[in-house]
Amino acid sequence: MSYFKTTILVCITIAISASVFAQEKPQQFQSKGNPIFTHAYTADPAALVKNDTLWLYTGHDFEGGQKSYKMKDWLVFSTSDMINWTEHPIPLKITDFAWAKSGDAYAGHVQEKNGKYYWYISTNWSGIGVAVADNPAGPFKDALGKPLLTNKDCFASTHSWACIDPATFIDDDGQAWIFWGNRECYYAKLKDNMIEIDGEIKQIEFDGFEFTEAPWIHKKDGKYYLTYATEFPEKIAYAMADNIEGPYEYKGILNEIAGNSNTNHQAVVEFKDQWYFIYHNGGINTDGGSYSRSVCIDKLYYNSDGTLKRIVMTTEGVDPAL
Ligand code: FUB
Repeated sequence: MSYFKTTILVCITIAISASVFAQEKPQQFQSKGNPIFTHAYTADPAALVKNDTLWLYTGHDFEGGQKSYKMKDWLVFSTSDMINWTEHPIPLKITDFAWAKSGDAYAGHVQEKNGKYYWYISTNWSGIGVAVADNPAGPFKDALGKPLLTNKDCFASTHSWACIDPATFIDDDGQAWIFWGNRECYYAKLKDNMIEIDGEIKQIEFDGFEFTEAPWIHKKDGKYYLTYATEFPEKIAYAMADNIEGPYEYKGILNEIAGNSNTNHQAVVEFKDQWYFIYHNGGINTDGGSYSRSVCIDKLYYNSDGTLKRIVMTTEGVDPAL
């Protein structure tokens, strides 16, 4: 082999090793306000708190300046103080779901149950799947080899992207629930194994419910809060109930249109005695936009009657959580 060929071969080997190493090694960095991640385009946040760590699972817009969704994998980050973050190796890709012919890695939600982590993901028109891992950082594997839910389960819908945006919630009695949908909002119980629907699929309906997508359930002081995207471009609205199945009462707008993005997709989570509202905007200069989005975090506050104060979206982001 000539000197030239040997040199090229050595260079290629070094480059491949460096990229494999880069993918496998968690990356540490500090956020400097909103958007919290500026080295990648992130969307559709879902948060999970485990002990004193907040795990943040996001969708991944392919690059800046996009004119349509191009999402092929999901990302996972963790923090113990909301400022110092670790980015873990890519934990899940749309190609991990062989049945997901749509090829779109849309919004998801991770839930812990019985020491395992279940990642419910949406795929645009191929259905909602579930992957499982022993560790919050993964690696995650398709748990079923087929979708958990498909458009056929969305009995009141006729459009192809009806079966998206899963959000799960485990109630104080241990019962796990899954909510999802676009235009129509559905919910069902999950079996204890977390990978089968238990019983009937039902639809959420109440006066004033103009649902676009992105349902999220949280509970505080015995009240259930359903936050969701409304209208388009999206705002986030919310409703409250005394039971998870409702009846829900519409309470108003929680978050206004998020800058430079027609979607807003929120997560609500309590971490170290502070409530947070996590969402995305199109705020990265100069290539951010509706299809090149960025996750942001601001604080969520309650009124004394349990209703929610309007979110104040900030550039500065949140203080360290100690
Ligand atoms: O990211 C793709 C889709 O956009 C999500 O599934 C929706 O919630 C919206 O954010």
